[in-house]
Amino acid sequence: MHLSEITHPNQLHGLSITQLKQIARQIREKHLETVATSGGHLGPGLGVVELTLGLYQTLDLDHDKVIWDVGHQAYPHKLITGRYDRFHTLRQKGGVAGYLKRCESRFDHFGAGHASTSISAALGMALARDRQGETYKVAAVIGDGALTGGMALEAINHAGHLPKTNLLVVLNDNEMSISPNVGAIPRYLNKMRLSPPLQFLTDNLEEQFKNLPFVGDSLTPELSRIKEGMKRLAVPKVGAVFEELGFTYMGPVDGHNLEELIATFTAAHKHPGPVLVHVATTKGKGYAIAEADQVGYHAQNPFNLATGKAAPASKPKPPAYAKVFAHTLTKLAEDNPKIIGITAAMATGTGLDKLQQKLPDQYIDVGIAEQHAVTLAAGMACEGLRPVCAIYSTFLQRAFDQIIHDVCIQNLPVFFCLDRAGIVGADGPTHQGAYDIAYLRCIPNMVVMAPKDEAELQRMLVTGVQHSGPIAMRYPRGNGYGVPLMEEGWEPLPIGKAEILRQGDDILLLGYGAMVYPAMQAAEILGEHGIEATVVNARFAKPLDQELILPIARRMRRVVTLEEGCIMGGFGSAVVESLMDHEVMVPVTRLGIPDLLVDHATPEQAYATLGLTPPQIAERILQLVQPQPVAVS
Ligand SMILES: Cc1ncc(C[n+]2csc(CCOP(=O)(O)OP(=O)(O)O)c2C)c(N)n1
Repeated sequence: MHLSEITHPNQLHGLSITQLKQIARQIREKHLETVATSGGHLGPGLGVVELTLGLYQTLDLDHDKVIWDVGHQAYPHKLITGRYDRFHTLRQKGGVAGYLKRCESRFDHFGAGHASTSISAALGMALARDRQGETYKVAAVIGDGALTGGMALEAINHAGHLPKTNLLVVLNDNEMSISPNVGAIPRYLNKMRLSPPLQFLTDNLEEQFKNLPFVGDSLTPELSRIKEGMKRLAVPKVGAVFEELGFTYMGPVDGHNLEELIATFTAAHKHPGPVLVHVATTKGKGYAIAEADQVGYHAQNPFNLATGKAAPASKPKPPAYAKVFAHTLTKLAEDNPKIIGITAAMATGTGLDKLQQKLPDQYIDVGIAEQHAVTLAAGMACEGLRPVCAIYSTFLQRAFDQIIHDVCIQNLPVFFCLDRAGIVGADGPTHQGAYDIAYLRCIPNMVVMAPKDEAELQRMLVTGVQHSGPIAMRYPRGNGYGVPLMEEGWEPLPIGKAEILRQGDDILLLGYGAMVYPAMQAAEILGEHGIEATVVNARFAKPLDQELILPIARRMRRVVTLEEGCIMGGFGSAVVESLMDHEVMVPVTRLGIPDLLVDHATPEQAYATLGLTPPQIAERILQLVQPQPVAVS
């Protein structure tokens, strides 16, 4: 059977190990070929090919449910659940999503994109199942990185206390988060993988039996069982923590050995109560280049399969915002040992790996633990340090209460640097940085700012580390504009002060952050149509520069606000509130992300769908301000 013929995962039932190995090879080929062409996650999926096949062969997927954590490793799952034919559309507009969506397939039982949700969701389904007298199996597959997230631990705490609730947790332990996994739990898991003396023992055993005529090259199932037994004898405490917490622990299982996986999952399904199967896998398995550089090939832009190298850019690009952020922060931290950069498992994405290389004592990776990161920062700020929490806009959502309760109520100088604020593109709705302006500006004491370009980001960084209370800066994914940067001597910005970039008498365009340059371009187009716009770079959504904005707004025919964030409660809302509070009666149009989910697509496609390209902005404004011809009947 060829992978392309599998449209339902139950077709795996009855396939021999040899046939499953062929399917595994075909999954890897398709996975590699697709990601090399369209970009996407690579190492995570390659590492769970056998895990997926082994698990699915032991389940009835018409009834049983598998909940994948994050969903970035679920490409093999997608390939055997009816999406083979469309898989080449991965992460493209209208195509197969890079994460999981309930609306994409009946086999995607829970949507995901953020980490550490799978055990909670699976337990919820298991409890619903029992209450409704049903008997299907529920399994959560979670990585060792996602297991460092508080929610996963909260769910283990709950599930371990429910001995009558059947639930399988499959721990996919590849010893990696995006970067090498950090913390005490990963260290414990690591200890449980084969210890060196035992490895020697079992290797030796294999070696000695190899020469026997009936054994051949690979370990027979009988020998596998003997090896497993010896392992248990030699390491009697394996899994003790999980056992103490109420789980039946099985493993560690070789995550690339289908026989072992199938035997273990079959045994696990027979066990009542919560069971944890610990599977040891290799991230990037089967593609040597990804195995050798597991951080680099966690996810990739399109690349050449033979060399592993990304296609060279046609022309040099301006530096990415994240790069300018990391470079500037490192410079500031060199001069100020109180500055501490904190990441929640996103060292490379945020650029903080640069700080780690230069100043390891001023860098902390807390794992996938955004809530902890924020309260940790609050504690540090209490003691006089200047913590800088570099967390993507979408992931900081996790720490909303910590921002209010631990930082803002106590008015502590924690600096939030929100990367990937605005449209993120191919990662889709779970990752859009759409909500941060709204969720931050409503909190007392918080200052909310956004730079118009990478040079202003440098100045805002200085502003943030010098500010005496909570302060947040949002900036977009991708590259800056190539404006000149400074190597030192940045001046902080006065808090709450905007700047006028262009003067005109007809309308006021108030741009925030990444929408300032598009506002300028739209103003030029409007000028060609006889509409003269004043353009203001607001810089601060809070405090808003009312002193500058209100008098100009009073003189204008219309005010237009532009932001790359949700319109509800966002920057435009702040402007409307302020105008109303001061009885400035001027029509206002708010442009941004309306009350809908922005699907995966390129950023350019997303802007076009939202009507946020400069020509579209100009067109929308022209429709509003130019008198419409009266229809003659
Ligand atoms: C709440 C949250 N924070 C950060 C991320 C970014 N992220 C995506 S995958 C990943 C690593 C997950 O590691 P693990 O669960 O071990 O899976 P692996 O990639 O190693 O297969 C991280 C940090 C996320 N998806 N969700």
